[in-house]
Order: sequence, then C-alpha cells, then structure tokens
Amino acid sequence: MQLAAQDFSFSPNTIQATAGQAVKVTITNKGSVEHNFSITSLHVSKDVEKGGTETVTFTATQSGALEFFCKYHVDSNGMKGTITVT
Ligand SMILES: [Cu+2]
Repeated sequence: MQLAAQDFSFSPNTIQATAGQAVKVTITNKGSVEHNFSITSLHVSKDVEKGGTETVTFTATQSGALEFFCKYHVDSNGMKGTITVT
C-alpha cells in the first residue's frame, strides 16, 4: 500500500493488516523535513528523506491495534496512525 508522510501527518492514517501476512508499505515523504515510519513492537524504524520514498515490510503476528508513528514528530506534532490487524 501507499502512504504519504506530510508535515505533520500520515495519509492515510490507518493501515489494514491480516495477522501472519506480510504488509508492504511504500512511504513517500511529501513534506519539507525528514520523516520516519516506526512500529515499536515489530522493530520497524525507517527514515524517509524529504522528497524520498522508502519501502518497509512487516508482519503482525496477532490481531489487535498497533500504532505507527514518525519518531521525530510523534511527541510534538502527534504524527501517528493506527494499524488494525484482523
Ligand atoms: Cu515526521
């Protein structure tokens, strides 16, 4: 799926996933500063330069809700979203 990082939010800010199945997310940074895509429990942390595109692949192991966030802007700007795993 495609995800855009902006100053300071993700679009969309929800990701649907199925437990046990890999999800590939392509993140394009449309903002004016470096952003990041992190999922703490899955040990994901990928920086995305401004104007850049990065791809991350992760597999959630159990159903529930996970948070994804930009580690640079989650505290100051609330730059985060939700992964719903079913
Ligand atoms: Cu950011």
